[in-house]
Amino acid sequence: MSVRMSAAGKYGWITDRKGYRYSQVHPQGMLWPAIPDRVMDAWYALANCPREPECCLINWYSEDARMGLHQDRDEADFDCPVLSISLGDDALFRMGNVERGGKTESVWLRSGDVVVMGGDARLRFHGVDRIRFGSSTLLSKGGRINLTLRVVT
Ligand SMILES: O=C(O)CCC(=O)C(=O)O
Ligand SMILES: [Mn+2]
Repeated sequence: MSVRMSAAGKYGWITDRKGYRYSQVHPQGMLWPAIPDRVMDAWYALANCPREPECCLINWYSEDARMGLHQDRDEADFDCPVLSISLGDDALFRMGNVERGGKTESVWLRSGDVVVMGGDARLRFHGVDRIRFGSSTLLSKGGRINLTLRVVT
């Protein structure tokens, strides 16, 4: 994984000597900022979930960043979807199966696109093969920001 990460909400995703995990505290000791209202509005409009998101992961992709195929399975309640918002440069998003291997399908995600990984798709392997650097003018230096809203507990 070559993206840079931050978070908003009650939980962020951190790594240290103990490994990767959700944490209510930033590695430098502060709490995470609130999830912006406009981002919460996307959840209310599209997630079809009675629970509130507890984490908004912020992934920043620079020119060569990618994210290997993985499952999002560190959350406790798989009835709640993961809602992903793409901002900035286009990204080649790949969706696979609940088991590793098999056929995958790819789609270019553009700025403003939202993917809801819920129901049968909640535990499918997925990742980002590459971005099309400079394809959007949203971020002055190029790159892509992906926000994922998650219920953690
Ligand atoms: O950047 C994306 O579109 C996917 C991000 C993702 O899968 C994750 O943060 O777990
Ligand atoms: Mn993921």
